[in-house]
Amino acid sequence: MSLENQRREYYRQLAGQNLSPLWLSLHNLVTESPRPTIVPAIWKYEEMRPYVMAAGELITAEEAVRRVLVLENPALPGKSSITQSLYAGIQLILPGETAPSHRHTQSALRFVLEGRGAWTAVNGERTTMNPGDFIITPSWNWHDHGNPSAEHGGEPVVWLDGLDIPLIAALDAGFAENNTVKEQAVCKHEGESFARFGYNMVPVRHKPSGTTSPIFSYPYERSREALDKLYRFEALDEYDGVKMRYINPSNGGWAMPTIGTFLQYLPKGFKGKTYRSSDSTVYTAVEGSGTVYIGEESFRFSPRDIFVVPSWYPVRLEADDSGDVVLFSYSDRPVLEAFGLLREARE
Ligand code: 1HN
Repeated sequence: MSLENQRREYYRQLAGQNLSPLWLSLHNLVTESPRPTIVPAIWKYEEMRPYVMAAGELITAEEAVRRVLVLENPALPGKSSITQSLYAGIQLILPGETAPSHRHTQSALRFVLEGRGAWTAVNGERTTMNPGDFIITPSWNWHDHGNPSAEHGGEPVVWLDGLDIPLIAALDAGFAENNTVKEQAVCKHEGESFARFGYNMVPVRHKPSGTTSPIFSYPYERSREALDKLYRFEALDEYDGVKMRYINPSNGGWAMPTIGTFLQYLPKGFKGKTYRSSDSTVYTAVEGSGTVYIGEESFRFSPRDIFVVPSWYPVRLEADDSGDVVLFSYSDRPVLEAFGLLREARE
């Protein structure tokens, strides 16, 4: 028997023993640089919106539990993943509806895209959702969402959900529980967490605990003001414009343990230089229009569009001449950083 045939027979026998020869897969397991499965993609809000609103006619928030359209990376259909580690979805809550209280080990962020006045409750406190607000649901915290009835000024509210679903699935660390009540008991005043932790002060005997920020709502107005002032006070970064990360004010770390969140400002006409990083990032435009170049592709973006940049793809951002751009983004950067795996290249 030829050596080739002996090997083939040997591999066949190995498979029967749940064994496999590393020498056939080594080059795919350990690569010189990341080879993402996911691909760059954009979801145009004006194209998605009719489907989001149609869901409002077809199913209630209560029946759906969460009325969400999942943004699936075109290279990972059926996997509820926009990147290898992260999930994205568009959630709609109509006036008078409640999305019932539950909790899970997956961490969630909300970034409000459209509409005002819906609320989300976390840990006994409600916060009102307004466009551009960044809101956190920490791991294993009860959370429910609601919207005042139309007579009380309720309007359809749409937000981007970002969760660490694929990461938690990879770790088989998912637990979940439904609450016994539809809406959790509210035991704090609206704005209480922000008053305690949102003003560069913390209560005098506060001891940081847990891994998630004690602020669960970062209002857009405040974050936007910081960007606006920094644009006028400091030199622009040639790659990022003005880019800030949301923090946990009790320790300066990431606001969420598994998801890094950012807000950035590109003045009109900004032409960013090309960079790469080993975190895969989901962006949504808040203000202004521009173009993102990702690898060989480019996408035009406008407010509320969502696009994804895979790990290690060269990327650059441009703002149109017509107006300033603000981008919100989230990535798995805290996980990479925690394990010394984050790499960046600025070309
Ligand atoms: C979830 O709990 C929410 O609470 C949204 O709004 C999206 C996607 C997967 C699993 C849980 C929410 C979710 C989710």
